[in-house]
Amino acid sequence: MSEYLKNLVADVKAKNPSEPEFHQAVEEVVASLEVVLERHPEYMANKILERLVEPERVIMFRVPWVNDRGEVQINRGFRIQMNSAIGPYKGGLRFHPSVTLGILKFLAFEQVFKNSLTTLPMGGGKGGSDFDPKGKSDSEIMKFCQSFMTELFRHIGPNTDVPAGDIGVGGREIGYLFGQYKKLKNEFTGVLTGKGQNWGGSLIRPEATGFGVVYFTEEMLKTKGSSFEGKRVAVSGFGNVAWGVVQKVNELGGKVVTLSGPDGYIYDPDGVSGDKVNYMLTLRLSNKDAIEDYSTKYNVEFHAGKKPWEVKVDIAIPSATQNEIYPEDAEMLIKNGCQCVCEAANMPTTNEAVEVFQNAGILFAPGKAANAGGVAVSGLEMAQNSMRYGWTTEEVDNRLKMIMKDIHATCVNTAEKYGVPGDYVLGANIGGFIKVADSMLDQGVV
Ligand code: 2IT
Repeated sequence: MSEYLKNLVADVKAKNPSEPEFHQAVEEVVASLEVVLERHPEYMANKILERLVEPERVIMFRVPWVNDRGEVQINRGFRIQMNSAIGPYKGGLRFHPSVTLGILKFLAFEQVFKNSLTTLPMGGGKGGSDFDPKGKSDSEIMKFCQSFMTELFRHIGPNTDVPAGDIGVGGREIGYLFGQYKKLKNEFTGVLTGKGQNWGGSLIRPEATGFGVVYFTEEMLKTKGSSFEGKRVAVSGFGNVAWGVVQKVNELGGKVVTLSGPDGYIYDPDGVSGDKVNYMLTLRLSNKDAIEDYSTKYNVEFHAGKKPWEVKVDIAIPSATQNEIYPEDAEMLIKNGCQCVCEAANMPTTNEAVEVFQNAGILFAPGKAANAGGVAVSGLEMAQNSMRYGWTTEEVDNRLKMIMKDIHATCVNTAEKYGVPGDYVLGANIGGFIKVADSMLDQGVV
């Protein structure tokens, strides 16, 4: 890394202490940009990177609510409005006890480049709360969502900032959040995406992240003359993203043999298919945040406290959360013959583990490219809302497929142009960066 970039990273660390995930995300992106800065001195002269690592606005607020026992509860709410150079802030809300300012800043930073890659006009943002949905009743979840939106509503809008779901926020939560927004503003607008079918939601949005990841992986496999047909796939997580991945892998002739939760992983040699796919939804709605029940219901192995990366597979699709593949996991996957790792979650692989995959010469794609199908269909939901019209399943799915092919081509072509063919990390980082950086130059020092 150049002196300039090293200093930039050191400054980010000094200015943002106790935010290791944000440091990690910044370090990964800027490490790819050295070649770009050499060819484009105007980015340095105009302090584009210094601006990109500083959120345009951070909103942090108290979320008070009353639980079923009548006790007052206080959570912390956030919205990071990271960058609006190419469109309104756009990105999900995460409700999970691990949520901190640093986690959301890493996610918002990633979102800027991801949204740029989708080809749609969306800036980057992220938000959420340290609220833990685990063990909460439906009415507690509703009360929490209403209180969260009672503050958030004044900071968002269909042309300002359009949140969606992420971990802990699905169709149910988006419904409660939308209801409260509409009540407070007296306006029916497309202020959130991931809405229900009957009230402005897009077809395919629930499946989009997972479907998009599999379309992207299929493109990667094609570059090696391979496909999903007959492949064994390790998936982590069991939420919305994993659910979409499983369906599409099955459709393309592959077999998903693992799922995981915070409690461990299940190994299902027959594959997660048929009824078992719907059971994943039941598990999520149970608010238990555990996978073990799958093993009792379907009589398969459960490995408590372990990660699925020790199973022999051809393809790995991490679909749970950040930092779940460390170098030792990466080495285990390679040793067992894994040929392709595609990130469905945001930053599930540590920077050191990415290096292990790249040094081994196997296919590896970062989440900001591979999982962009979710936010891409959110962008299509915004387009449909603006037209006050809805496309068919086939129309949305075809657009999603086209977008994922486009992102794949951007990664491949950019990597080649900058002299590192096959490096999807560099391709995605540079591909996402240039459009945002040029738009910032066009718009002056703001
Ligand atoms: O990480 C992500 O891209 C999301 N959680 C989806 C964001 C969105 O606005 O649909």
